[in-house]
Amino acid sequence: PLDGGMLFPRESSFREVKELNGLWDFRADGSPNRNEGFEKAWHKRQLAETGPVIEMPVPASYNDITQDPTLRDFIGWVWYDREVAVPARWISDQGTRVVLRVGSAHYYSIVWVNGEKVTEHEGGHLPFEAEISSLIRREPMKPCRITIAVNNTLTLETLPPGTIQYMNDSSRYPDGFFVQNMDFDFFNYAGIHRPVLLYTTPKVYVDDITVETNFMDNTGLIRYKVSVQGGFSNTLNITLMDKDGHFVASSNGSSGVLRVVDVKLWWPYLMHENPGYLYSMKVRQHAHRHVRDEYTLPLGIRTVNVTNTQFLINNKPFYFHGVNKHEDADIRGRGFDWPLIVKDFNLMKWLGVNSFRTSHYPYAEEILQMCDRHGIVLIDELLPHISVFGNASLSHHLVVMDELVRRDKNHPSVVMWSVANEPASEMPPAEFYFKTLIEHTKALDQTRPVTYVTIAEADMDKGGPYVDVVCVNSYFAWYFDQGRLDIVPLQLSTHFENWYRKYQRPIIQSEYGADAVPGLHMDPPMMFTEEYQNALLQSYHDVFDQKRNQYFIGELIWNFADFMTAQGIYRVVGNKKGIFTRQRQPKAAAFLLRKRYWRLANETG
Ligand code: BDP
Repeated sequence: PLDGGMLFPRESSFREVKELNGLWDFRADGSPNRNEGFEKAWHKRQLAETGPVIEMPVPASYNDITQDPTLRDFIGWVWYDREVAVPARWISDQGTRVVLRVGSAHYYSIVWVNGEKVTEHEGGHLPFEAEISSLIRREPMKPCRITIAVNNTLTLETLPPGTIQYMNDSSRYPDGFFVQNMDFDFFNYAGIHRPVLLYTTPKVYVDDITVETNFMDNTGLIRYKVSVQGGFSNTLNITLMDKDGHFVASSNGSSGVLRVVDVKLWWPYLMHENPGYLYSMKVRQHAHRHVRDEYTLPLGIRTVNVTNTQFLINNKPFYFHGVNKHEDADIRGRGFDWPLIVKDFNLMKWLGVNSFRTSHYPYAEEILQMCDRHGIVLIDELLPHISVFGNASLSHHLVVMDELVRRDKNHPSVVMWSVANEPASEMPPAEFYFKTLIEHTKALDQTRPVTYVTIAEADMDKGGPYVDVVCVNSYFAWYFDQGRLDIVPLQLSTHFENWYRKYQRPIIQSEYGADAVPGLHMDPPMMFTEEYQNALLQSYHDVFDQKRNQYFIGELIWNFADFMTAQGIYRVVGNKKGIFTRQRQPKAAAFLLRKRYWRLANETG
């Protein structure tokens, strides 16, 4: 179990937030053993005093910011450093807790404040933080210096795993030459990818909130739990407000149930004229009749259930018509970027998307909050390809799952957890591994179904018995039977029938697609043209439509947009299976899907 909560930092009358985004001093440790920074203790002095630094934007991947191919492909430690002026009142008021929070940094991070280590964190897509109140009070007149070292090396123990291969043949490779091998199909972007913040809370503070929602007839039920840290709290006061700020219900104490008369349920986009309805739950911590802390959590009231053949949201069958995404774009790589996020939501709404999968890692919380507000349903995914099923991987995987559920548990948009994408689930140890992982996840959260996304055949897949919904990827007429669109109907139906016969679970096509280089045309269609991408999608859709009234509950195209990958002969400057280009311009397939999704919205919504 993790200690403490991970509430999204929000301002209130009792909490302040200071963003540390912008330019940081940056330096990649290019020494042969990548260890110069530690040997010379770069964190003890300003980075700029230790050698040449460059300006690096935060948040952003560092890879595509310069013209230097060594930095693009760099493996090892990079160092970020900057000074921050801390408001005097934060320092003088002993009743203020100051927390440093990193939204995410890929992959392993160590954080120092004024040369002292305050935390380290493993894993590239989840937030971490450290309280730094006493440290900044030690030298109140000096600006506070924050140093973050980030290492993107992937090994057999990291999640996702990778290997470092040293090339020892000195007739072919220079001394110390190595390459990073990875099993997943996206560029291993690195750096500080999400906002870095300082935020304050009172000394005794609301540390975590958990809500579970339900409804009976017209009454909504919110079961809540609040934990307070930092000292004794005499009173917790909970107030629920509707979207317009009107009082709905209230309660006292660290756990209880709020009853909502004439409840307005949280509905998915296109399923209801008022999707994404959110209440706000204001939690106030009192002491001696004074409010001491206040945190407001947006929440939606909805239920999720799975039957043998259906996925139910608020007891109504839900059909996923959506996309798989990546956090990926030109220049910023995987870095958080509001214009890009809002553009993507506008494109998704234009397409008639009601759902997406956070392939293949947890996305920024701001994206989940947008899904909550717009009624876009999410399958919240943890990890890409794993093929190492040892104890070290499993115990780390359980911890990352804890972190994911802790961060995302209160989002109404999250309707299912996906613990992995395309693991080597045909290997015998996968059975115990996924049984353990899925049971663990269900123990953390009893309200959501759990799955992982598989590429294996039904009779080979060892984790099949444990998932609530079968999520299958397939690339018929692409990686196999290349160019033979005529085999799709037969192979796809057989695939579905095999899975359904074996497990009697609803099925989602969680990936399918074809690369299309924008502007390449050929009729009759050939691979890599826009016509082929369209024809392949169409042949999948015909099968989906046949199975839709049986057990087939959703289709997520691979991929929303073209995205960067490692270099290789299968990739023409990245993966081109997007229905939009990487610059978010439509290929022909975007229009095909738009027509289909709006039709599906009418037929299934
Ligand atoms: C699937 C993977 C995805 C890849 C896709 C592809 O889940 O990450 O990008 O194939 O090859 O197997 O395009």
